[in-house]
Amino acid sequence: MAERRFNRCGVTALVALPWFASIAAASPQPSPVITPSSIIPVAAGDSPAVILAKAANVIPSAQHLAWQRGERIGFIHFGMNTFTDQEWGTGTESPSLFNPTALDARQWVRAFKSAGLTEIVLVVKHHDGFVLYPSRYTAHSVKASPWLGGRGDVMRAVANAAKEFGLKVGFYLSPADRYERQPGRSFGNGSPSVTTQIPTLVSGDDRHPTRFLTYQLDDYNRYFMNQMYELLTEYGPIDEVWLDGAPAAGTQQPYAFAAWYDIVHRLQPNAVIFNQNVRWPGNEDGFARESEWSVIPLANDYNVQPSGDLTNADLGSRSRLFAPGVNVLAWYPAEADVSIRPGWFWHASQDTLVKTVSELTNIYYGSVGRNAVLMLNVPPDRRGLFTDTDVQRLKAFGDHIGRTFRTNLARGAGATASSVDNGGRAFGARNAVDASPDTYWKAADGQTTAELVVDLGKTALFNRVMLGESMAVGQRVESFAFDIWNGSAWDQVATATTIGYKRLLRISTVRAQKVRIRILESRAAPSIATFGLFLEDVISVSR
Ligand code: FUL
Repeated sequence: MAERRFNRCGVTALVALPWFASIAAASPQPSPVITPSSIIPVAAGDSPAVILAKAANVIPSAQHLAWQRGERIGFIHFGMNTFTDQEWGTGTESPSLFNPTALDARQWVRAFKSAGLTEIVLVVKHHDGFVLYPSRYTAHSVKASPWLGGRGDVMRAVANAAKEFGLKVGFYLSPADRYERQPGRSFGNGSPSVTTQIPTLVSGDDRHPTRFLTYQLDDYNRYFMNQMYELLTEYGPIDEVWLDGAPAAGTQQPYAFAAWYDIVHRLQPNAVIFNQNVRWPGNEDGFARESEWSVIPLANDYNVQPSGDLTNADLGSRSRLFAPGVNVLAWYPAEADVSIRPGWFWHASQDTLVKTVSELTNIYYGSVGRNAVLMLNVPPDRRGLFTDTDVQRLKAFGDHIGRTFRTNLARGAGATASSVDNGGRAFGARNAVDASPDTYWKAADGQTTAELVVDLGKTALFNRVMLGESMAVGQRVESFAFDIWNGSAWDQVATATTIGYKRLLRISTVRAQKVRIRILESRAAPSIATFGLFLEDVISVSR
């Protein structure tokens, strides 16, 4: 991305560095130079005003932005647990149990596509340790199963299908590993960390790597990183790596987070990492917070280890920014994971408990509509297929969201603002209602309240409002109100707190020609890149 200079609040800013670019240097107060970046350090003695100005300049990396714009991601939990009716296996299961009769990853991807999902993340190894691709480093994999005579590879099937249908690909490789935890294996065996080359070639290795990476690793981390290397180099582009936080009770196995992150960034620089630079929202129900910040104060640079307690009701308000112990402000957005069924894995007993379109739609508003990415899990059954109910639900959900947001009644409308950056055209109000998420209205520097009025030219019926801040500017809005013109005065119909990448408001159906957004509190001059009005057919979805 190109570098660009502009001024705000007497602060000179340079735009658009990738997240792994050098961290912005702290500068003497009171006129610090703040380089927008996805990580900005907080210096000892920074005043609240400086911390706030820094928070207002934390922006997503190119990787974050591509991931966020994907909006809806699909998740696949399939493996030994599918065949044993468990959620967490023990690691003692026999590979002979894994034998899907009709596995078809194209069916999964097609169904995901019908739901508007843009990426597929496969759990290639859950906590029981059984591996769904033929890894060179374990006997406990599909190679030892009867499926396709031991020649199957679920990761390959997923990568191929995703490529065919234009979805991005990710994998979940569980750090906790109950197979490796057994006596005589690597997990928690107390082995020393030694200088290790990744990949560690095996006898008769069929690869001829030109690139080796060196880390200090114990036995389990060597095992884990050799599998990462296989997954990161043999399946084409990888856009997300999911490092689950579940512990493996009863053992002390250190995780080499810095090395894990490093190998992903070196081998698949476009990938985001769940737990490093995208985060858990704090629940597994698919809901983000009412106030969901992507700018999060952290005690450590997120290259080191996953950060802090992510279940707190408040992760990013001013009181969190100004709290003691904050060392960096990071773009650390929420990915809201949830399963379409009660369990992550398929269980016959849950075939009647597939979430309804109305439940999925609620989740959509609670995740994508609250500045998060939705990650929806659908578990294949023992055939290796989604059941008909899951397939139908996915399509009905995708159709419903597609219908609702097909026609933006505000697109191309007239728009005016109480304040415009530099008074120039570049940041004018109409940028909020054009088709591009890259152009935006921005209030003048120094303004932390502002109004945007949108005139549709004629009255229209709507019940959904969409707002999005410019991701080139960052997440700044702390509260806002939405009003409609009733012919003689403004009626306030909704208020909310954060906006971020996307905020969806569900209001009662109203008819109006003119609407107004009042930004009531912002960390610095606010921006709006996306504004929309829509009419959702609420009767058909509740059926
Ligand atoms: C959790 C795991 O323990 C669950 O089994 C599931 O994989 C979920 C997505 O993450 O931490």
